Amino acid sequence: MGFPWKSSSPRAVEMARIKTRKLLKKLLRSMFPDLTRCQEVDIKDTYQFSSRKKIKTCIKDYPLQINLYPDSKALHLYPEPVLNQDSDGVTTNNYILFDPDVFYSDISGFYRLQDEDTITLGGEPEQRAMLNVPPETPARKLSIGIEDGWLTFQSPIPDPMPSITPLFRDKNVRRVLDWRRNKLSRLREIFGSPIALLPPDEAIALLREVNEILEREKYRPRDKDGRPGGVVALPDESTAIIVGDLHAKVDNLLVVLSQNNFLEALDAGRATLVILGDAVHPEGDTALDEMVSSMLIMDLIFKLKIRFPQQVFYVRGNHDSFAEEIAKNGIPQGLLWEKTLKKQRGKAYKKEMSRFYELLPYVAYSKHFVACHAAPPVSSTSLNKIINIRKNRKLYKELADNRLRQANRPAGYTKSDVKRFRKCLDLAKKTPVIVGHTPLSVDDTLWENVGEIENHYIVYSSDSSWVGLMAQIGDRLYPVRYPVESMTSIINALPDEEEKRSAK
Ligand SMILES: [Mn+2]
Repeated sequence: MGFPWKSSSPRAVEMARIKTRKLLKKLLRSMFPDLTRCQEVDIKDTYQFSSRKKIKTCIKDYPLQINLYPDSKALHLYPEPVLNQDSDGVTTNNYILFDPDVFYSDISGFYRLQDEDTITLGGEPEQRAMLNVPPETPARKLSIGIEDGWLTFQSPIPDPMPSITPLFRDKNVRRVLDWRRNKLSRLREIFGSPIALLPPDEAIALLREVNEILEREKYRPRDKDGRPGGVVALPDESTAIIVGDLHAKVDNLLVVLSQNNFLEALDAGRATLVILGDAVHPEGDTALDEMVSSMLIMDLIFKLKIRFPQQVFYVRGNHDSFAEEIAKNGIPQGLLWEKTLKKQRGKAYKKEMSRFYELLPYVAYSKHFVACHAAPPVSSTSLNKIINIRKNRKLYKELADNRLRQANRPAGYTKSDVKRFRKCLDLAKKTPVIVGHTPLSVDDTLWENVGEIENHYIVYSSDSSWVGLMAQIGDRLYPVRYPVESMTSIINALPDEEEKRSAK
């Protein structure tokens, strides 16, 4: 498959620029080793900065605690683990920086440092919101970077002195890994063990139950016929987690649920998960005619809906259909999907899936965001029109199947459509407008200020290496990425409760 819009995307240009800058940094260091040389320190005990001099330390498997000045808030810098089937995770060369006071207990922000990244702490308001750095912290208090496999630190403002302390105790070293592994049994509880396709009779019972929920759904203003309308109007106090097109990537959905405190916040009734449609039909590096993983991912989404009926919402995408025109590279995925469902689960199941599609909303919003599958409407619209979308084929196409305007796509949407979308829902000017549907390059999962339109995001959650989502932290939504892990096999390889008991 191709991405014809890749080369012209401003984000792709930006990514290329960052890559070039990183390469230049490497080149400069190799050409002028004396200029860029810094003192090597083996941090075995608390290290206090007494000058502006840059230090470097070997990347180790243990975490570090950072204090920006004596008795300031402690931040933690952890090697980012990736789960595998053994209880020891694989450690990447990435580090994550976070506030340990909220990281393990609430939906919270963090920074990831990868090769050639640098972060300078202190000052910025967004950083303060992410790391809860107190407002009195001076700007440019400490820089942390990764250079050629070394961790580097520099304190441009060393007075009062920042310090770094290694966290050697086993409990500390394994804390992020153990915290993530502990979530897996809860996932198994929700999705059943093993995570696998349901037998046809259970599958249809599950889907019927979901459709019954959708018929009576809360937060769905009714249309003129008294049926659930095209809009999910979420309560302002709910915290939003927004996932883009999953395209049958079961592991990506499971990664999302095992990260941050998303599942805990759902369990506590505090969060809402919005999936922006197109969870079916493989894309990219997978066989386009393989429909079994699409059946599995819908089973999992249905189980989530039953578990959190008022907190999980699936917004309709263009692939959520049996239409003939749903095709990729000449493979008629819509028709294949219909055929597979009939064959594997029977005509009644296929009919129930059609009913599900008919019952879906097209737009989800709260005071904090508005989201739909593909695009803000280009025709004049109103909340009332979107609620009554069921008989409005044109509006459905606009919301679920349009893209940004380009020379070869004159019917695409523009900045004024994004603005009008907010306005028709009575949302503030800077409210994030989030869509899926149109990845802007093959090497990312999230794009910000798309089409140079501020606070307009694309989130596409079916990449094989990274899964992106938008998460509400405080009052704002932020783009967040997580590495993809083989979650299905990891969860299915967990010892079950019986085995655990007998092992004791
Ligand atoms: Mn789509």
